[in-house]
This record gives sequence, structure tokens and C-alpha cells, in this order.
Amino acid sequence: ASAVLAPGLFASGALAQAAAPAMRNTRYQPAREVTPERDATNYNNFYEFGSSKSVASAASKLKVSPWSIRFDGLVEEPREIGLEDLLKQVSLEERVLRFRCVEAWAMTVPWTGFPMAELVRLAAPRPEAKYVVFETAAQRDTMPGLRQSWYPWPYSDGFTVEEARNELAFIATGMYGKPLPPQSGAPIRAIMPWKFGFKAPKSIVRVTFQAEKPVGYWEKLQASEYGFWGNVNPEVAHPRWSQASERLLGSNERVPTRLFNGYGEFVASLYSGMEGQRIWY
Ligand code: MTE
Ligand code: W
Repeated sequence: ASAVLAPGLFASGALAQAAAPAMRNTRYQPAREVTPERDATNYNNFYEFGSSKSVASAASKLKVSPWSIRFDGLVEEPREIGLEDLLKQVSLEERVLRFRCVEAWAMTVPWTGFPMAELVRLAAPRPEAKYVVFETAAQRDTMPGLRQSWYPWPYSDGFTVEEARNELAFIATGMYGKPLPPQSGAPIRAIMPWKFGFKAPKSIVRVTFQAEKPVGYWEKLQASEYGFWGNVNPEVAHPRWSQASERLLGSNERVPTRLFNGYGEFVASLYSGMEGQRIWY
């Protein structure tokens, strides 16, 4: 048994071991090559650490331990749960998923994590809860971006509870068989493969259930360009650029964008009858 894990492979302790790796779930075929790890983890959006894509070094200051998440709003009983405790109550799997930023770059990443539906189950929302909001860390001492007070900190974004329970909605705690690095949203983030990346909040500290549709960070900043739904559609341009194609991190190849990022078979039914509405950005 001692030969299973190379010593030093994990950052530290039980939490790091619990976050990754896990058995691959092959239900979601990426039909693309996995992005080289160094490309996926060195080209980021994490505005808490600045608006450049090179935030890995700044983000190394993020304090990830101890970490806990608060469940509140329309839940049976508001509570705070430690990350290690939470990870004991879910089963981890690996999924290789396409990821598409609204800026028209894309990557394909093996994430370790668990279905968002499991998080919803643990939070135990009340029947009146229609939406779920993920609020992310605001560490004044480690995040220089927070000094830029015109940004609507803390970063948050949300979904309908129905979307959050969809089988594709995922909570990641690792990538490439290792715990998430800070710049990628350590220690826990959302991954919504059919939506633009801004709907993938990183470093989650709070999960709130509510009856009203939430307004996320980017919608607060620029509602004419970023809306609640943010579903990927090649035919609906961003107000300032086309979404018809995307650049793959690593190879820099340009490939056509796919409706719902190619995941329509799993999620299109969530939006039946809404196609003509503003559900695309
Ligand atoms: N989460 C937080 N807390 N802060 C951010 O700035 N940026 C979002 C999303 N989650 C962001 C965030 C955007 S726009 C994208 S594209 C993805 O994170 C980028 O994830 P990555 O850096 O792992 O590629
Ligand atoms: W983005």
C-alpha cells in the first residue's frame, strides 16, 4: 500500500489527500486533448489577485487552511461546515471537461470533485429556494485586487437550484490528480461546463439559497455584457466580440464554439421554451 502515492506528491496533510486524485468518470467524453497542465494553471482569471492572466505567484499567498463553507438563506438549518468534514460526506470522481471563458479561450481539464447536487443535498435547501449563490473568499491581507474598490467584492455568482442539481454541475477540489492550485480556485470551486467561465466561482466560502434571482459579480459590473444565465452559444456574440470560435490554451488552435459548449444532451432541457430569451450571456 505504501507504493500507491509518491511521497511529496501532495501539498500537505489529510485535506490534500482528500481533495484528489479519484477514479475517472468516463460518462463525459471531452473529444478534445487534455490541455497541458502548465497552460491550464498559468493562464487564469482571478481578479482578487489582479486582472492579469499571470496570477499564479500572487495567488500563492491565498490562505486555504483552515477552510469552511457557510450554508445559509432558505435552508433547513444554517450552518458552517469544515472542508475536511464536507469531503468525508461526498465521493470524489475525476471528470475531463471542456471549459470555455467568455473571452473566447478554452481548455480541457481533468477535474477532481463531486456533483454540485451533493453539495445542495448537504446544504438542505427549503422548497421555496429557487436560486443558489456561491460567494467566494475575500481575504484583505492576501488579495491585492480587493483594494480596487470599484469592483463588487466579494466575487459571487449563482444558478437556479435546478441547474445546480443537474448531473453536469460540478464542484472541483482538484485538477490533474492534485489538489487545486491557489490560482485555479483552491480549495474548492464550481465548474459549470455548459456555461461561460465567469459562472465558475473559485475559492467558495458561502452557499446561500434564495427565492430571488441573484446578480453575480460580472452582471453587477456590466449588466449589458454579462447576465445571469451565461450559457455558451456560438451564434450569440458578446456585445464586443464574436463567440463563433475559441482558442485552445496550449495549442492555440482555433476551433468552432459549440452550443452549450457541446453539453446540450445533458442540459438543453433546462431551458426548453426559453431559447429566444437572454440566456446566452
Ligand atoms: N472566481 C473568483 N473568485 N474570481 C474571479 O475573478 N473569474 C472567473 C471564474 N471564477 C473568477 C472566478 C472567470 S471569468 C473564469 S474564465 C474562470 O474563473 C477562470 O478559471 P481558471 O483561472 O481556473 O481558468
Ligand atoms: W472568463
